[in-house]
Amino acid sequence: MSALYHAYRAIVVQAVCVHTVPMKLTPHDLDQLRRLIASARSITVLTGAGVSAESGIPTFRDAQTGHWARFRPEELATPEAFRRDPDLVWRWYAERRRAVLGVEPNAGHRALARLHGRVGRFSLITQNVDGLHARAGSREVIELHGSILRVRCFHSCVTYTAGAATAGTAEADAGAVAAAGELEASAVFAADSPPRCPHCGDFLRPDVVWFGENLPEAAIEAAVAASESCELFLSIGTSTVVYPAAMLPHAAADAGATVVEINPEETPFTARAHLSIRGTAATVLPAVID
Ligand code: BJW
Ligand code: ZN
Repeated sequence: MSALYHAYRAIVVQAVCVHTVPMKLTPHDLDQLRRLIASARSITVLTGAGVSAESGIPTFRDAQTGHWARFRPEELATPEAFRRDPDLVWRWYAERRRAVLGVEPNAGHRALARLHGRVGRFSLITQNVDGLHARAGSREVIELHGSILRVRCFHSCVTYTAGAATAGTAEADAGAVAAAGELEASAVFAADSPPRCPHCGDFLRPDVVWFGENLPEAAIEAAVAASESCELFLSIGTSTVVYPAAMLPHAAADAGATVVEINPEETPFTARAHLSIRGTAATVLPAVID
């Protein structure tokens, strides 16, 4: 990972220069993307929070509402924030988990699930932790930042999945019979404060990747391989400011892929995209995939 990390630091420096690009979504852009999709033998897609925005899930950098408006998400999504105030961070995730379970995948998620079966080789990489791609029918989603639907011990002794009946160890996940001292998954998710691990006594925490933490090695390796070996790369609904995920569109372009960005706003990657489509995921994706 360290060579990879140095590579992405170098890319951050390049990416700060943003050029002016056309501001409107045009039928010509959509036709171009339709043709690219139809002719590509391999497609890799990277999604970010914007893909879930039209399901009603606020993006990471949107203004937070209510009680949470007082806190910056960047300051809650760190191991230090959790250690400083475990109840606060636990409650933030509990509320976001409830929100995610209360919404449905949108037309953008569903269009990507349909695209999978139509391309020779297809990879879907997501930074989202909301599980909405899987609920829309996508298979083998590469989750770079984990899942809000799982909770684990800081030392990975145990993992609990929302909706699973019993506790599970890291080796034998949900479905195993809860041994003496194990916690019921439903009790873990209903708790107002983070419960303690029944094995080591440290806190349970959301199974997501916080700032300063390494991404799951298998996920980032699969994501880099899929980015460097595709003909067409779609970067959808991501601000491309959080690394190492943000290096993936650059890695694809460096390896010769055509890279298309779909986002209503300009991003640090826009200047490098071969085609930048200024529209929302739930409008553009069904229009170009169906
Ligand atoms: C629409 C739309 C619609 C709206 N349709 N679009 C300096 C240089 C390089 C790197 C670093 C650095 N300083 C620190 C770092 C490392 C750090 C980093 O990148 N920081 C940056 C902020 C600079 N990265 C890390 O720490 C990562 N780990 C790591 O590097 O390990 C190695 C290491 C270890 C120790 C020391 C140093 C290095 C870990 C990153 C983990 C990110 N985790 C989060 C939280 C996950 C859990 C949770 O959800 O709570 O992941 S942060 C947050 O950002 C979340 C997201 O997945 C991620 C990306 O955000 P995303 O998806 O792009 O969302 P937004 O909100 O930013 O953008 C939404 C976009 O959608 C916008 O563009 C809208 O316009 C658009 N949109 N509606 C389409 N309808
Ligand atoms: Zn433990």
